[in-house]
Amino acid sequence: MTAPACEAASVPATLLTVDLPDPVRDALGERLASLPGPGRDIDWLMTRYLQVFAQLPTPVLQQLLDFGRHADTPGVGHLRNAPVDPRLPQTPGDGGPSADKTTFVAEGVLLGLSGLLGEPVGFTTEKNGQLVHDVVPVPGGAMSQTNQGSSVFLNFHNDIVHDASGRYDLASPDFLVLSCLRADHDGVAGTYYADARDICRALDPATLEVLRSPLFRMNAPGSYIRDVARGAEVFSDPVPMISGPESSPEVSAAANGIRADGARARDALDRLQQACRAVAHEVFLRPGEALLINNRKGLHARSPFTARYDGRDRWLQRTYVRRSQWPIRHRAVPGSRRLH
Ligand SMILES: O=C(O)CCC(=O)C(=O)O
Ligand SMILES: [Fe+2]
Repeated sequence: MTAPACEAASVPATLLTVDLPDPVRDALGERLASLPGPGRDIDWLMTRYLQVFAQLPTPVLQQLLDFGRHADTPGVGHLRNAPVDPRLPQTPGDGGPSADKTTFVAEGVLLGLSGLLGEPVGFTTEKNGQLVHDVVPVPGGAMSQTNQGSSVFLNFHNDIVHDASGRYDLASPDFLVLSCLRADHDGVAGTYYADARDICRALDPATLEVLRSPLFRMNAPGSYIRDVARGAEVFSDPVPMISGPESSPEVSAAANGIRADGARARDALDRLQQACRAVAHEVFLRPGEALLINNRKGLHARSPFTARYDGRDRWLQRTYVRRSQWPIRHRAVPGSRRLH
């Protein structure tokens, strides 16, 4: 029996581009500058961000809300001309956070956008459970398939979370927001997004059938392996790489290694990475730009770049966003509303 191929949509899934007009950028920047940094009362702060972002022009606001709430909207959005902090301290060299950051416009842009998509959440095994992650090159991780890497291509993946259930897609964020504070020295670090609808269209039916079969075990994220499992690989239950309806497929791929069951599955995995490269959108993030990434509709990747570890390296801030925390309440850290 042949598994259903993903339906060939007539046009490739698009990248949503949102350019804030200068007066909108300036008003947003002024309002965010008057708010404190993400401290203890995050629910109050998220409420204030919502009030600020609700003042965006209605078409812009609706595009961002539609991006978060509908199955048929793009999987990746590029917001440009967002406000930035008046002064930026050195890029943290150790994976962050920066002790020298005294203004919080960037955090406001990141968390405000996140609040339009869902709720920012933290995971104890990722960046110490912080809500705002610093994505910066770290010397020891330069070659790694993690956000600390720089000198290797970070393969197409989605951000998954180890879960005792054996399913690493269960607790994973629905969205990532990546906001650029500083580009890499040479301006060559590209972020890529391959939409599952386009991936399916690029693949032959036999390969898709294999990818839709539970023949793949995902290795847990590098941070989990490093910090919790003392370097040992921890594989998920066997899962398919692609699932769901033909018109709105979900795709999942661990960055940190996938064990494929048999030669056909291994071959399908290679073809999946090739298809991603062929269909991906490419974005070179610059300060004042953010990338909204649907972590279920597609896979993302990053090109190599040269890190100098001189305080001026590439610096992104990132959130993990869930539309609902209800399905992951079993793993909530007692006493915390957003930490899992
Ligand atoms: O550095 C990038 O552009 C993307 C890194 C990444 O995959 C992530 O932060 O999840
Ligand atoms: Fe990632």
